[in-house]
Amino acid sequence: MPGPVAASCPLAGLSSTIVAIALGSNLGDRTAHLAHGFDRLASVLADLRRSSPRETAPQGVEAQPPFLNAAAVGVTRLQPRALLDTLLAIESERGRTRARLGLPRTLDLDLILYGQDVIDEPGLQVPHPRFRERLFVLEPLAELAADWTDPVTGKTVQQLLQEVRSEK
Ligand code: PH2
Ligand code: MG
Ligand code: MG
Repeated sequence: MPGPVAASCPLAGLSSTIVAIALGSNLGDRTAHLAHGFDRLASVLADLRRSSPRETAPQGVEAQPPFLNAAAVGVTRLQPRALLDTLLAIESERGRTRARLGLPRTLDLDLILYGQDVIDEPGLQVPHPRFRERLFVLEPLAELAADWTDPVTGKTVQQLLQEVRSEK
């Protein structure tokens, strides 16, 4: 039986979860923004793995500068909402502003997958609702976790990537 000490410990019962995060930048020093993102992710996630960065054309937004995109995979004890807040705080460190949706950004850190969890709350949808159609997410993620199964469709990252590629 857990005693009063265990019951009051904020980490009691929290297990580790593997998470996937997409990084993007298309404003200012893109390489420096991504490097900062990776370094800060390494400080908040265990066993961080980093994809190679790649330049991508903007997808699904009005004409704007090309992006530098990458993906990261690591392990966390944070709950999804706390992890999301951490990602937003790291974005702010690079001067990220949100005047309106879809504008060029210094650093975007999107929570793509949180283990096998499916979450649909205001401001927090996991898996990311658009990651299955995004080459700029699936390509770097497949470098790190091609066999990860999307809990919604049951398809692996590799299968999703092949589907998007075959639609092109
Ligand atoms: N992010 C978007 C919308 N479109 N296109 C590319 N190539 N890379 C992105 O990171 C990206 C995008 C919304 O966050
Ligand atoms: Mg995004
Ligand atoms: Mg975002």
